[in-house]
Amino acid sequence: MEELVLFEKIENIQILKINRPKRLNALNRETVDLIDERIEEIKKDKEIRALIITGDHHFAAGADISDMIEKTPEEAKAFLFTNTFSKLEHIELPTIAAICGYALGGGLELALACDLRIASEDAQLGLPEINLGIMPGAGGTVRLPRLIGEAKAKELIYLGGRLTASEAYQYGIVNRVVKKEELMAEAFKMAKKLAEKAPLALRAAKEAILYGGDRTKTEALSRESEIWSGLFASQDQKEGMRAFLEKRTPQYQSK
Ligand code: DAK
Repeated sequence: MEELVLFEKIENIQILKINRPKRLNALNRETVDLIDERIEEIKKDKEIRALIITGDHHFAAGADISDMIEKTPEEAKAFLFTNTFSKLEHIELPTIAAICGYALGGGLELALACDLRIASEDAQLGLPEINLGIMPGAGGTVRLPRLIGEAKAKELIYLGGRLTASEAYQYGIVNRVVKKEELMAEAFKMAKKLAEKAPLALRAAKEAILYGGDRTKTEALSRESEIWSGLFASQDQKEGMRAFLEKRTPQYQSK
């Protein structure tokens, strides 16, 4: 049987590819469990500097509907994606969703748990759960309104329609739109750029943004100062500033 999640490391970039083509990469329990296991592996691998999540032809057409149909409320609760998606959101390195084809329902929710999103021109994004008599339940009602504002998020969630890649760009869901054949190259190029930055500084910025998203402005500003000043204990801060003054490219050590 084909592996549901393909895992490939190119230099210091990890690529995680959902691989259930006959179901348009719909996420069943096994696939999400495998994504979870892979995230745990990435957390242990100190070489990795960025993660790209993608799928061939389609990102993911949502959670697997045939898996869900007969579930009781208790079973539906156990069919949980939230823990894995939150783990992904908090992983201490930058993450990119490279989206082609459908990114629907739980598929879009997976992409929303990434830091950045690149879409190819053929991508279609949406939260169609309302058309199935349910609502988004793996971060869609939480991450999307925070990302694009309530009005646009409510429109997508209540009407269950789909956005083209360029509409998703205008909404602020995706960072950029590229030609289909250039998707992986663009995602990789962005990942490489991220990999050249000081890892501790990137991690700190991510922590500050995540913390701030859950707190008041005053708490967020105070935490930002703490995290910021903490970076002055790192060799990379000295190296970054020294390299600037010496007019050379910094060599970061992640220390
Ligand atoms: N689940 C299962 N199978 C799916 C699927 C899905 N989400 N999407 C596509 N497929 C299957 C189709 O049934 C079809 O299978 P066969 O008939 O060949 O056996 C095959 O993939 C090809 O699909 P189509 O023939 O439909 O292809 P089309 O190009 O005509 O249409 C489509 C593509 C993406 C527009 C259409 O397939 C579609 O509307 N799919 C469903 C999209 C959707 O409604 N997604 C949202 C699912 S609900 C949770 C929280 C959240 C969630 C779960 C749990 N917890 C808190 C516990 C998330 C929920 C969702 O994502």
